[in-house]
Amino acid sequence: MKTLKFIVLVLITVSLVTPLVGIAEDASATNSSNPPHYTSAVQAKVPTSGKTDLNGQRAGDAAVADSSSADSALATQSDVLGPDDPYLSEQWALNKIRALKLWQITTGEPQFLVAVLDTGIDQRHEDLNGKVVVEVNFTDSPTPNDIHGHGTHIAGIIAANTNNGIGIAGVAPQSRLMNVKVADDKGRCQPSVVAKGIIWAVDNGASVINISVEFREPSAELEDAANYAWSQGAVIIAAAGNDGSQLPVYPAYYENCIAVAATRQDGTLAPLSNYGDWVDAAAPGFNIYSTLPDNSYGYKSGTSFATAHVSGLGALLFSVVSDTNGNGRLNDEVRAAIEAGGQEIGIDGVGNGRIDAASSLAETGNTP
Ligand SMILES: [Ca+2]
Ligand SMILES: [Ca+2]
Ligand SMILES: [Ca+2]
Repeated sequence: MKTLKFIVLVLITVSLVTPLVGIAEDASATNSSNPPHYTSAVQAKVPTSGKTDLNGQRAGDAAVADSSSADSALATQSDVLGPDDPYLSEQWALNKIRALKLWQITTGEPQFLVAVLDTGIDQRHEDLNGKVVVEVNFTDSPTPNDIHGHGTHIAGIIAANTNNGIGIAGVAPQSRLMNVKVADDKGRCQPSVVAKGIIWAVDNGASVINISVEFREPSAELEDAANYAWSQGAVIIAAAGNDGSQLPVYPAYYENCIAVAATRQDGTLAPLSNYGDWVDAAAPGFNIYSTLPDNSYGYKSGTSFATAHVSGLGALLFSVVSDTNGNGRLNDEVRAAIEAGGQEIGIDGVGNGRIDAASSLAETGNTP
């Protein structure tokens, strides 16, 4: 008898929804002028230390406290000034990966589409307005919209409307999104559906494909789709999984997917994050604040959200790399810049380490 493989799933270990009262009524937020780059002329909103009051708001999270050492050199960004999004101070990850350094050169370009293969995206969210340029539903859910919440959180991390006086900032402020719903409203999906989603995204112009889904069994169909994406110039960023082990998960394990582990604010590996010699990078993935359906916001943790930070970086890098090896594609240069820019943070099994936008930028030959 054939077993139905509703293999797991979307990756969530913590989901703490925090509705923020009154923000939707901020009428001052109608300013839609998004400057292409953020410079020191913009009013400072970013804390001068990576240590915000976030810790105090999180129960049971004492270990996130100020134990960073080698980490602090990267965390302190007092020279970086940022946009006016009111919850920027919650977004410790943006400082940690030095996103604002890269924003001095580029905040992304709309033509480099980021496909989010997930539970859908609430494109009516106040801070995602206009972000989703195309959507498709490969599930039996009646809607491509996000009922579950996971996909909307991913979308906000990557490309929330930025410097709009509302909500949060995205890693890639000017990027546009493709909503490719491959997981149903309970977060379930199958490898064959993800494979179809990859191919659809590639054929519809995706440059970056975010897959915050893990399967514990390999799938030839999934691997073929990943190889196809790579051959067509897209880069796939995939979650390394939340099993707390070194066992491979798919598609992250495949050669043509960047496997991403999750770190905490203090630079340690996030609880339950996978790691191992097959993991390619690490990124912030613990107590990550982002958009949730129905104009709400909240924290989530897991390699899903680490993956989204790398996707945002990838989208930015497409704007600054050139086809130095002359093969007609940019995804190889983007991947190389992501991985070569990684910062050693004293954790084994996370590739070159935690992503760092400024270092990746330097790898491309540009300087802020
Ligand atoms: Ca915003
Ligand atoms: Ca891989
Ligand atoms: Ca190339």
